[in-house]
Amino acid sequence: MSEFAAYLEACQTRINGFLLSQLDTPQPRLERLYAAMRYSVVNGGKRVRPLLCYASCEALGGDPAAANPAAGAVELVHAYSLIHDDLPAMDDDDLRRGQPTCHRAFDEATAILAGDGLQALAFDWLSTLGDWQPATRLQMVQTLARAAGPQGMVGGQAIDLGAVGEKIDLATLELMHRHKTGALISASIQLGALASERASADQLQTLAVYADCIGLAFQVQDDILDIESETSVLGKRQGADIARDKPTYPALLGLEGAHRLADQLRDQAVAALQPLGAAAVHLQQLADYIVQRRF
Ligand code: GRG
Repeated sequence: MSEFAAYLEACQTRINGFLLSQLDTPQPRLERLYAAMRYSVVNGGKRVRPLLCYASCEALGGDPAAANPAAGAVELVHAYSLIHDDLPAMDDDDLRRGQPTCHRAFDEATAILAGDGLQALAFDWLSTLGDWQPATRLQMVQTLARAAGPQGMVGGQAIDLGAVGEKIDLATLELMHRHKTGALISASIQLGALASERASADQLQTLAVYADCIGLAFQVQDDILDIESETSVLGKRQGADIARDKPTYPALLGLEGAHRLADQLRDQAVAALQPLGAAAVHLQQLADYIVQRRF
């Protein structure tokens, strides 16, 4: 196993252990709600956001294990967004990570509550767990709230819903993704830096440039993987037809163009890390992982 594969596994084990340790049912009448919350959090996600949070904390010389509540909080917000995105009123999906979606495994009302509960719990963790100064906590809460809210992820989802049936251009696609997925990815990196309690304004700015590029690269790669999986299931022609009809990077730039953009964004992200030196090695490797991942 490569050093990086071992690093990914160790971080995934750390975050999975932390999440499970915090999601016990506190009293019998809440069993179904907590079961739905655990079902959606502990079901095999890649944990990209916690990984970025840990690596960012490390890049500033912090102890990544001390960032657990921050890494956990972003994963809770991510899990909530997936539960709500899968609901009948949104994407109406039956499967997530190869398993029935939360509203299919439980019921719609429980899924709505599980998502709401996870979102609130994220802010509870930031404000009570961990060992940070009050000013650091406040900045963390604000960072996550802005990334998750109407000027971040929820706003991105609204832009997406508002554009259904429209042919959107590259600038609108980018605006949507910077909000919908980029904002939470950026917050993961900012929270990791804040968790170290050593971040200077310059370092936060350096990490913000990295985060901006990597957030968009993540989405470009996600679009590429979507098209490639449709093409492999439906065949080249049908896959290409679907690709043209959906607002995605491959639809607007072609598959080659989308790959080139993902690589460019990865290179810009890695270049931005230069002032952080060798301590940022895992952030560099995560940038590669994000554009090379196959799922
Ligand atoms: C419903 C409030 C609300 C927001 C939904 C993020 C989002 C907004 C919807 C998710 C829809 C989606 C599939 C977006 C594409 C990018 C993305 C977030 C993919 C899933 O993230 P991964 O690949 O998932 O990190 P895992 O399963 O590994 O955790």
